[in-house]
Amino acid sequence: MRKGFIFDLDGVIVDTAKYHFLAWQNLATGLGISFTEEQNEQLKGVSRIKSLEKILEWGNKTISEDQFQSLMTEKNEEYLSYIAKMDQSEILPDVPRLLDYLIKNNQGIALGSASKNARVILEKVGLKSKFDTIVDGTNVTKAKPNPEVFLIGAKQLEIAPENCIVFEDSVAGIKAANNAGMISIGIGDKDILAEADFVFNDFTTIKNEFINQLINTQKEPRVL
Ligand code: B16
Ligand code: MG
Repeated sequence: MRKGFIFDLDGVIVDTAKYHFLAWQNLATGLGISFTEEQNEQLKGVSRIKSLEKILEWGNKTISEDQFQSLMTEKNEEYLSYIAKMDQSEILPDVPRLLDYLIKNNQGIALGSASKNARVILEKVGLKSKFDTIVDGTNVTKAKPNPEVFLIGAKQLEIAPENCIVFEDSVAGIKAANNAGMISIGIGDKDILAEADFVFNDFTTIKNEFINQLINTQKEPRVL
């Protein structure tokens, strides 16, 4: 059976959270706001606009709309300067193995990311050609946990949502996959990603037999 496998980007395919952190931290410092790695965790899967809103809220700061826009641009320029140095060594372990296994088995492969920089990142690490379709922050109007990003991915793959499987590292992303009626697979901590159907530390612990099961088993409809 042809299933749709939809991958989040940051935290699933590559670890760009560290670059978001550096850029947000610089911005926060410039505003006199302290910004910790724990707070950065809370920005995973969150859009750029929402991230800046949260940082300002944490620092109890109000700024003009013009300043808001220019800070977003500054942050993204710094982030892009880190991205520019990325190469395939930054792909998270066993991601290429899984993608190649899915391609060999004629499965649908999509990207479902909140990032507006997703295409350039996939190009930098040399994985863009492995994806049948890419849905990113430039294609959606509603942020995760809204299921829009994954539903568009399923539509573009021409595979029904109940036949799609999502890999995600953020709580909002797992909720989005569940809201889409898809199988959700958390990559990370099982206590944090408790709402996922399955959780793995990383892809090295996902065996081909498990993927075969996903390909061959029909999902029980989820009560939404
Ligand atoms: P950008 P994902 C998300 O990507 C990141 O996890 C999140 O930290 C970031 O703010 C968001 O993309 C927007 O990224 O500024 O590049 O548009 O995890 O959904 O792949
Ligand atoms: Mg992510």
